[in-house]
Amino acid sequence: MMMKLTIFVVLLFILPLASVAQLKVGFYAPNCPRAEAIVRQVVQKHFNADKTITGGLLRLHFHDCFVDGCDASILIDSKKGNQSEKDAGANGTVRGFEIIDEAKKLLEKACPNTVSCADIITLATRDSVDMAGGPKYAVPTGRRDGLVSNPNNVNLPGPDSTVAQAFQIFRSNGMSLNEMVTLLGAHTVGVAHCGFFINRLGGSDKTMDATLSSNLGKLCGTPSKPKNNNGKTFLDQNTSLVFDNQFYKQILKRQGVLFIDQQLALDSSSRGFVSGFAANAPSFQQSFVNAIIKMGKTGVKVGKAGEIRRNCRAFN
Ligand code: HEM
Ligand SMILES: *[C@@H]1O[C@H](CO)[C@@H](O)[C@H](O)[C@H]1NC(C)=O
Ligand SMILES: *[C@@H]1O[C@H](CO)[C@@H](O)[C@H](O)[C@H]1NC(C)=O
Ligand SMILES: CC(=O)N[C@H]1CO[C@H](CO)[C@@H](O)[C@@H]1O
Repeated sequence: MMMKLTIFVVLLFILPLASVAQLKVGFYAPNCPRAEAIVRQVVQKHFNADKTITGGLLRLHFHDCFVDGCDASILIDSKKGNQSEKDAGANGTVRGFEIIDEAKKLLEKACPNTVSCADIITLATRDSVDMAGGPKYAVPTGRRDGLVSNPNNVNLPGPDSTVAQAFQIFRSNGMSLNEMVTLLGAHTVGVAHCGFFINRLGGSDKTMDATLSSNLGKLCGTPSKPKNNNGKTFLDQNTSLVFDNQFYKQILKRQGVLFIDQQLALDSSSRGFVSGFAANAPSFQQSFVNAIIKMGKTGVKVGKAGEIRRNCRAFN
């Protein structure tokens, strides 16, 4: 009897807490009703000046979520004698930090200590996808900011991964192969620097279309004779700034810039997903919405975990 009562009382207290401590669409509506509008306004301003920010934000969101969960750990600046996640090799060219800073500044004015940096990344990414012609979607919020940022925790696939190698990392983050192929569709916008694909040039990788290889060779040189370390090119060589399914059509034509991108179209495990998305734009968009919302739930901190950072670049 006593036992049952105790269990009942414990449940009475735990159940409501458990249901509160979850992501939900419109999490800030009660305490900061303009939160999503403020983020959108900042993103719109930057997008109007530079349409490539969609690529920057998508990659920022991905790298944040796959390292210690979507908790803004990627935004922390290194300190003397203590490097942060940002300075890990894979993070070299991640960008978009100043957009998050600007939104945070306005949000701290409108509603101090309320909106997490992790949610700002998520919302800004969502808005920039829409602005680039991609799908519109409602995204759940309520993430809290993490208290750890450690380059040793970075375990992201490299550009020369095979599909199986990349999938190992996606699977360990709870994603299916279909979802991995879908999320790599984000490569429909954004750029890659020569260093990430130069090893494929000069005829070294026969899976790359010869004309593309020759054009990229003019930009980057060849493995034995590199030039222009800062050179960069669009990952989708056709509709480079539009969030569409053109990436899949391009890799079916051997126009993939990164080795992993091209492999998606060649590997028998992923080829079917690629042709499906290439042939059916709405199915890619729907799949992308589901997959990016799911990616945004990776290892999130909610409720009283973590903190709401005042400055996205430093722990409170
Ligand atoms: C196997 C998985 C992946 C690999 C190996 C990979 C690798 C890369 C590499 C090497 C670059 C070039 C970066 C540069 O030169 O600045 C890049 C860019 C990019 N990646 Fe990925 N990526 C992967 C998955 C993803 C996912 C899941 C997303 C988002 C959902 C994503 C979004 C982007 C975007 C948007 C860019 C362009 C960045 C910019 O314009 O600054 N990638 N990726
Ligand atoms: C610094 O070190 C601590 C303790 O090891 C760690 O938790 C933290 O995330 C590190 N990074 C930064 C940038 O402070
Ligand atoms: C580029 O994209 C347009 C619009 O989707 C398409 O009509 C065209 O065939 C594509 N061109 C190449 C070379 O892939
Ligand atoms: C821009 C940036 O922070 N690049 C760093 C990426 O990681 C390598 C290896 O840790 C550093 O040497 C770079 O400075």
